[in-house]
Amino acid sequence: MSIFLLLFFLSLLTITSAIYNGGRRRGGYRPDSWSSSSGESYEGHHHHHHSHSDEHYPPPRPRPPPRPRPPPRQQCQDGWKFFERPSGGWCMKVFPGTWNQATSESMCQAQGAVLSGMQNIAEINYIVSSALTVISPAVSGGVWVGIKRRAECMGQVLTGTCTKTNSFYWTDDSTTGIEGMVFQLNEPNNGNAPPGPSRNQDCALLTVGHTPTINAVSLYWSGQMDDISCASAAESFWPAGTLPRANRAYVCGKAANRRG
Ligand SMILES: [Ca+2]
Repeated sequence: MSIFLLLFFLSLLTITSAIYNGGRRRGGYRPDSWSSSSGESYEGHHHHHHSHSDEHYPPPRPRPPPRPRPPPRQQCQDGWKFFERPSGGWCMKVFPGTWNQATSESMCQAQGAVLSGMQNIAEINYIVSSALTVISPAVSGGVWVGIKRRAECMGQVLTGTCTKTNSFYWTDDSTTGIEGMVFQLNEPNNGNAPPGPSRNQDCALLTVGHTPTINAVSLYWSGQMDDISCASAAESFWPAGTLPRANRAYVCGKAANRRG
């Protein structure tokens, strides 16, 4: 009994593969790596059972013109981490450094990159992990990322029009959406001055720590941002209690190379 069931499913599998392969040959699928590799393995399988298949299926159609080669793999230089983004391939690397935001941006540009935004949680996790490595032996700190306060929200606190996810925008010309725009609770608050133009938390630091939260006067979550002035901790006075989240690194990003 079970051997017949097995044969039944095997034949179903063969028919399904044949239908799939027929559809693929009519051009219903984009040429990419998985379809070409599964196609090749099927061809081998098909060849192996050549006499069996030919008794049950129409002869193969005339061979179509060669399909275009799969798109070349996107690559990053050694030490840069590749991420696939909706806007395309992106390479990221975290560097240690205690400069202010503008100088950190310049340091990235010297390498043909910019301060990187954060597309999603996977990128955030990578930055946290990599930053903790490069700032060692420090066990926590802040990382400059490619994000700036929108002009319309300068001097503003959180309001109906300047919200948690639209007060800032990504500056790297690559990051899209707000999945990676994760601010600490009640941030971005532009909270460094009384109401008015002296509120200038126009940049943001990503907090990183070996523990889920770090205590820097109050609790800050690792992997979340806080808006802050674009000055470095050294340029502007940071009380000792706040230093566990002082800027100690920055993350650069650039478009991935395409090479075939
Ligand atoms: Ca803030």
